[in-house]
Amino acid sequence: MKKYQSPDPFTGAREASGCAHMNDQDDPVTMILRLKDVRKTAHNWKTFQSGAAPGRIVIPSEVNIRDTRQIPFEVDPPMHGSFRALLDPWFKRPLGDEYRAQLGQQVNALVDEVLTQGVIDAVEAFSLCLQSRALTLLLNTDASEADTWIGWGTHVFRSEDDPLDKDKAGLLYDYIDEKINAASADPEGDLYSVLLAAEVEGKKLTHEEIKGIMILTFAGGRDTVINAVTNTISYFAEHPESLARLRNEPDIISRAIEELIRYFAPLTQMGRVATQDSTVCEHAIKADSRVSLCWASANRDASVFESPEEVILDRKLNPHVSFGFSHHNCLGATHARQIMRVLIETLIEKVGSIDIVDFEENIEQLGEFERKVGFHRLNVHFHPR
Ligand code: HEM
Ligand code: EMZ
Repeated sequence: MKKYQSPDPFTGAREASGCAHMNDQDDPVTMILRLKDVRKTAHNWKTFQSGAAPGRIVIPSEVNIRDTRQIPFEVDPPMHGSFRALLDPWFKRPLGDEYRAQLGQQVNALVDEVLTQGVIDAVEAFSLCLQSRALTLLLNTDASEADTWIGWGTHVFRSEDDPLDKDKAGLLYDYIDEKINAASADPEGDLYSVLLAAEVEGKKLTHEEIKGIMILTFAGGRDTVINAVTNTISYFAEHPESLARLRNEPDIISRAIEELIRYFAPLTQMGRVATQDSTVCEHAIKADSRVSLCWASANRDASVFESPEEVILDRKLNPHVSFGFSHHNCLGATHARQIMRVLIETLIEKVGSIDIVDFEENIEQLGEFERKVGFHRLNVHFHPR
């Protein structure tokens, strides 16, 4: 097996019954595995809500380590739509020329650096730096903030020895409180200041609501982007001909981005809480129990995707759900896609080949399933063209 590969652990269960069960801190989850059922359930917010106790729709559940509601992620319609109306324009800024040019400069500088460095860990020395620096553009904050964020490691609620690390989350919370207070005293052009000045449904946002939006912006866009970037590097390391192909056929870059994101599905699943007794693909779901929308499984559904286990760079029909589905679709997707585009364009221009020297996979344990979501460490050597 190639090192970039992320085999689908769900094929058997998806084809046999469409659902699977896993326990998580005595709050079990029925995992929904087929694309059609995932979409239907994601759409049905009245029966499968996001607005349960803060942290409960996340797997592993974060109910014991946080009380702040993440917005708009843990809010249902119609309030959800009011928050999205405020946030959508800001999160579309990555489409602007200036934003793209700045992202281009960041990625160019990083690639130039690793090209002179010999063997480096792509997770720490590349993806984490790239994610942190790019986030300064999304928040429109000072570039030097990235250095602080790099110090937090790849996930803000998880650490190496603790999958639910309350103390670590506390660092982020204190940092955000401080930033909201600073913006309140001296507003600038950053996201904190924009949120402080904004109104939703005719009311100013509270400190707690702004905090909920900022926590989500830091947490949702962190390990997901890091895994997308690191996995992409591992793929090109083992497929130098794909780099050459994209150089010759730049028109397929958009399709390649979607295909890499489909295949790697950086967020495996997200939960919902049933508001009433219900059924999903003939499985009974009790009121107040949890289901999960398993994006990673849905993306390998052979009834929808031809040769789902293969990365087909110019895949034409690609209705993947890596960025979710329906109203909660990923708010950071424009930023994430722009990162992928600039990354690929820069690799094409500057990099001839990448050697993988050594690696440690990041494997999620999900009940009876094990899924590789990325790498804890990927030691690589970049060679110039
Ligand atoms: C929502 C995946 C990057 C912020 C989601 C959802 C998925 C997802 C699957 C849907 C969750 C649900 O339905 O409950 C990803 C992937 C990313 C990525 C695969 C990278 C490749 C980002 C970035 C940000 C971000 C960079 C921001 C910095 C959000 C937010 C939501 C969200 C705010 C909630 C949207 C809502 O509830 O309306 N993401 N995400 N994500 N994501 Fe992302
Ligand atoms: C939550 C989640 C958001 C959660 C869209 O996903 O990402 C997870 O990584 C975090 O742990 O708190 O922000």
